[in-house]
Order: sequence, then structure tokens, then C-alpha cells
Amino acid sequence: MAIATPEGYRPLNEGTVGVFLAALPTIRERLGGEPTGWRVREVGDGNLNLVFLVDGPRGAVCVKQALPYVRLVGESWPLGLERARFEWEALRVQHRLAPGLVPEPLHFDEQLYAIVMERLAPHIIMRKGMIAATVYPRFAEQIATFLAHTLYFTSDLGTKAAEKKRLLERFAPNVELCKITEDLIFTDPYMEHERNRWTSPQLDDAARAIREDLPLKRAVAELKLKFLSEAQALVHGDLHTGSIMVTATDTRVIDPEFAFMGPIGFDVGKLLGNLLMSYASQPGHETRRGERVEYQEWILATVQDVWNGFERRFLELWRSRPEGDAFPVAHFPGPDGARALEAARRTCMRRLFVDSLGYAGTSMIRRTLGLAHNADMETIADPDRRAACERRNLALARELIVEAGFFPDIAAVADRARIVARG
Ligand code: SR1
Ligand code: MG
Repeated sequence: MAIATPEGYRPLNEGTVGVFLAALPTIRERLGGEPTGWRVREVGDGNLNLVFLVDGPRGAVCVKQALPYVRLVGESWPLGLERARFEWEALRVQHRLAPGLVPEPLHFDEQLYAIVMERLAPHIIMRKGMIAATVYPRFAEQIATFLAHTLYFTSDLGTKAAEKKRLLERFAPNVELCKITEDLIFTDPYMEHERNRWTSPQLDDAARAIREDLPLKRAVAELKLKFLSEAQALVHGDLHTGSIMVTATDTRVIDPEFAFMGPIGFDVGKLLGNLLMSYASQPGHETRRGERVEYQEWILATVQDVWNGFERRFLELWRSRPEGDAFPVAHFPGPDGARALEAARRTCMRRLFVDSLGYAGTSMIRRTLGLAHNADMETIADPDRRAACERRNLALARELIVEAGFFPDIAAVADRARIVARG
């Protein structure tokens, strides 16, 4: 039976996108020429939506439309269209707080649940670039700025309680997408579930060990509780390397449909976890032994630069723009007050660091044992080679979750990644 959709909704196709855009004067102007001359291509390769690139003689746009089901699975898994509105609203918040680091939002269509935004070119999805061992020298600095600005200015440190509560009200209804995360990241991989899959039989023992690992499951349950209950900031909610488009000099974060008010460490950790997963996958892409060692070192340097850059910028914002209602500066007068406040800031960053490592680990496990995997590993054709990379990925992930509090700093994480990779 077809899924019921609101009146006026219809999935777009390459033949109808031009008609839709031609009725929007500013977009028509941006594309230039006549709609019959516009080139439309559907390029969506994500798990959920349709994505069209439209090129006209003057300019170009991207159209992203929600489908009423999970594209990865099909119509047997219906999914609400409202997610497009959460994405639109989150994109506008991020565009205000981190201009130049997301595509420019241009239009939202209430009936089609379609977002029209700046077409990024010649950007590519970062995950694809990393599979091809491409170095992005500006990435760490730019993504650290994105993280610090979007997370600080939507937290109680950087925004007033009244505005924070408005954000909570706007994004709390994004329950369906949060539930996907709650199930696919924090629940399914730690039990037998029909949605799970892994490289089998090679990883059968590893999957079983994880299902039986009580200290791991306890730590994951604590991360899940934090995800459910700690509305620290407006998080992107799905910040992996497939949600980032890059060139050698430019970084743009896309796809914030999972946005909600959640733990800051979830965004930072998901990103670190995906970088570390790429690190673990690199030997599987070698055509000559050792060929990717240098690239792996770039990834570990990036992991460290991302965390250190995020921490530095977040602290700079906290010191220079204490515009939220938490930690009133007036309570900390004089040199002793300044020292006490600085100590509180350091303690907070330490907590975010530990959370981030835990969330990094959960992202690495879910992409190895759960429903949705990563091209980093999936494109390694030989299952034995792939499983060897995935096994090391799981080993590091477990340490990041269970031993998170014992890592003194991000350099120690990089050291541990190197050791696990050799083992
Ligand atoms: C059913 S959707 C699977 C995954 O795709 C997105 O990228 C999210 O990570 C989600 O968990
Ligand atoms: Mg996405």
C-alpha cells in the first residue's frame, strides 16, 4: 500500500524539478535563461532523500527533497516528511552562526518538503576524497570553527535562556530522526537485531563479543542516556564525513536533518569517529603495502587538530563572549574569580572531551555492525581485508568508549590508534 502524504506533496523527478523552480522568481533569476535549457541531475546517494543538481546558464542550485520513507530500506520503513523542515531551520541557524561553512539556504517549499540551496561546486563529499587519499589542508581549522560557533552560540554559555528554550521548542519534535539514532547507534549493535549486518563469517566472533560485553554496554547505555536527556546545544546530529563537502580550500557542512538540542560531544565525537574509521580503512585501499601510511598520519594529525581547534575556539568564545545565562561573570570577580572561572571552563572541556571519545566509539561500532555502513570500509572488495580493517576499528572503538576517561588528551588517542593499527 502506498504511504499517505500531505495534499500537494509529490516526489520530484528530473523532469519536474525545472517546473517547480521556474515558479520561484529569485531562483529562476539565479539560474538564468529558460527552464528548458536547465540541466537537472538526481545525485542523491545518502540513506534518506532525493537530491537534484540544477545548472542554468547563469548559476546553479541544489534541491533536496524528503521522501516519505527511508531510501536505504524502501517503503517498508515510512519516515515523516517534517524532517525537511528541521533541516531547513537548522541550516538557517548554522548559516547565521557559521557563515561560509554551510551552503546558503535559498528556499523551503512547504508542500513538497523541498529545500533549495546553494549548489556547491567543485566540492565533493569528503568521505569520497578520503577513500582516494586526498589531503584537505584547511579542513581541521574550518570544521573546528563550525563546531565551536554552532555549538557555543546555541548553548547556555553563548545564548540567553529564553532563546535556548525557543530552540528546544523548535527542535524537540524531531523525534523520528532522534529515534533512528537511538536505535541504530545506541541499541541495535549491542543485541541480536534483524537490521544488523557485518562482514560475515569473518566478524561473527567480534559481533558476539560486543553483544556479551557488559562494561561496554553499560558505557554505551550511559552515552544513550546523555543523548536522550542532555539538551546542551543545537547539534547537527549526523556530522560524519558524508555530511561534509570539501575542496582543497573550502569546507561546507550539509544535511542537518537530524538536528536537535543534544550533547555537544555527539557532534564532535561522530566526526572524530568517522575520521578514525577512515584511518582504520586505509590499509584496505592500498595497492602496495605501506602506501597509505603517510595519509594515515595526515588523518591522525587532523583528528588532533579538529579537537584542539574546537577546544581553543570554544574557550575563546566563552572568554570573549559570555552572552549566555550560565556562569555569570559577575560571580567571579578579581584574579581569584578569574582563576576559578577558568578552572570551571577547563573542567567543562574535559567532560566534553570524554563524551566526544565515547560518541566517536559508538559511531565506529554502528557503521561496522549495524544497518548503515560506511563506504570507507564497504568499498574494500576483499572481505578478508575489509574484516581485518573493521576488526581494528572495533578494537579502538571499544577503548574509546570504555576507557574514555583515561585518555589524557587527543594525542594519546592518536598514539593508541597507531598501536591498535599495528596489532
Ligand atoms: C536509516 S538512516 C541510517 C543513517 O543514515 C544517516 O546518515 C544517519 O546516520 C542514519 O543513522
Ligand atoms: Mg544525511
